[in-house]
Amino acid sequence: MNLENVKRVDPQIATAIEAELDRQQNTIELIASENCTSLAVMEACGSVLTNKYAEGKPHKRYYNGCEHIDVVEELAQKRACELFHMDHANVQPHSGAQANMAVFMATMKPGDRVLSMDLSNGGHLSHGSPVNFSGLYFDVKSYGINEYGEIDYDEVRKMAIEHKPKLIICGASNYSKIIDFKKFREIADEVGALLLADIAHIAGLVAAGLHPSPAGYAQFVTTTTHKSLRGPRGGIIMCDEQYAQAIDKAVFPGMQGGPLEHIIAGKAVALLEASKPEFKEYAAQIIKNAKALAQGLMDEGLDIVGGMTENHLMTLDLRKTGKTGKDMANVLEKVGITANKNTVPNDPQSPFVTSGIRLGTPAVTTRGFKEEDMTEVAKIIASAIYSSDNEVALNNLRDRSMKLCSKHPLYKEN
Ligand code: DSN
Repeated sequence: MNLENVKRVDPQIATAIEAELDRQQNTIELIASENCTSLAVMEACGSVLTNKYAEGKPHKRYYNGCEHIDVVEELAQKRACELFHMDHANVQPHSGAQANMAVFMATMKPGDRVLSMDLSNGGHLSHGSPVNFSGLYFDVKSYGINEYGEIDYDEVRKMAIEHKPKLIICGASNYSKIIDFKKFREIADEVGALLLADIAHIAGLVAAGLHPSPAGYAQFVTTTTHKSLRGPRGGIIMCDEQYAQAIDKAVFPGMQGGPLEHIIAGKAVALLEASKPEFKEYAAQIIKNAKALAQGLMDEGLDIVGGMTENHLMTLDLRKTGKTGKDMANVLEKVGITANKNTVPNDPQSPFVTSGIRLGTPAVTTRGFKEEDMTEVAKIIASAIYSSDNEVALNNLRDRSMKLCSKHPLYKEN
């Protein structure tokens, strides 16, 4: 990675960036929402486009000199619409949370009612958590998952009929099953609600045609671009044509000022990459790897919420081991595996401690891990949990993780 100028101007920042590169190269990244972009995406994000103000939309800007920015943003919009089969795309949201916020703003007034998945059951902060704008300014009713780790669609329907929400949100940050968008739309139609599908986690799988698409069912689709889609950190909103103007107005001037056109260029590059046959292979491998990891963990006697995963992630349920998510995420870090603690359904522990660990495969798949590597990762995880107090055992496990990292180097051309 070329940091020549940063090194000269700001050696402290250069050192931190190099240390982070080293950390990424020498740990097994299992945080389900993270990934490693291509160098092409990074170059676009590090380009001169960061210098330009471009409030407004392509060809309708508040500043002059946007002719090249317009090319970039239009390409990003076109590629998003083509990839996800939606009418309209706004590629300016700085994040997934802001994409969701714009949909709230475009469809509701403060105090209006939303039906969404509960955060501790796998939903997202911006879907109605009481500490987030969505829960502070809107009336939120939440559905959860059942004992099989699945959404109970009859329960969602019952709640929708009872509460008559204006907006129903489907999509999650920790759900390992296929989401039935058609069923959600039927429920929304029955109660006169609009449907938002937040596909942030599964966007890469949807783009590859390996998870059903919400297109044709959800009037609004939001996503981040940096998870399974493997782009830069950011958000996108897609919608039916009739809502295009309301969404664009909600993003700007509703919520944001100048768009980050350098990041939009990175999004465009990532969307192009995601349209290629190689990306389909990549996305298929993400799922194969997740299944191999889940099977390996279950073979080692560990529980997974809902059993076998159907996508890129799973939650390890630690309750029967007597260990907590917080402690075990720290133990995994010691053996070179990065993951995050996560609540399990009906978790007896607080969200700061938890009884679960969420694991996902997009990042390791990017660096070339295959099923046999995931089986080894499962063995390392299980051994680390079972021998969490044995420093010698943990050191040996760290060596095994390092072997996998060396077998699949990250950004090897640098
Ligand atoms: N923080 C993301 C995740 O980890 O799933 C969601 O925004």
